[in-house]
Amino acid sequence: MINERIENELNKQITKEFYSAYMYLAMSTYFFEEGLTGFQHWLKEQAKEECEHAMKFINYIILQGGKVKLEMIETPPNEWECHLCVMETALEHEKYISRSILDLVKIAEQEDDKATQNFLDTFVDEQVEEEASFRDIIRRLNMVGDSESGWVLVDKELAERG
Ligand code: OFO
Repeated sequence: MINERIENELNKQITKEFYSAYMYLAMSTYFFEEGLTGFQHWLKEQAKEECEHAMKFINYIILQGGKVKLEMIETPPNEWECHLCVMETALEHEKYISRSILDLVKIAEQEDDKATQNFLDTFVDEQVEEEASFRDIIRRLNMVGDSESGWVLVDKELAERG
């Protein structure tokens, strides 16, 4: 069983996860329009992963006898000044999500809710990986700079995400 405070906070996180999915879908669409289909694919897969994160929160609330309350999802940005800016925005967003998960852990500690702390553990680990993935792509893009062939190469690599 989870208390009301935990239930509310977990519900807020569901909205954040779906917003993440929506934003990555907007980014994927941007790259589709720009002809970078590897980036399009990679970000579409990322959007799917975010929906899975949201579903994990939904399942956990139900499992704990709580009530799921889906809220409105904000409009994501649909324009970016440059291709690299898209990935930088994504990294900043992941840092925000990491802080949000760590805040949730703190709240679960305050409420002495061990089960929720355990549930959140996988998300703490997941966030380390998510930030690292975006940081790695940005690092590679900074290395290729304005080189079109470099971008094509990174695009090809991103197309391989399973
Ligand atoms: Fe990107 O990890 Fe969920 O939001």
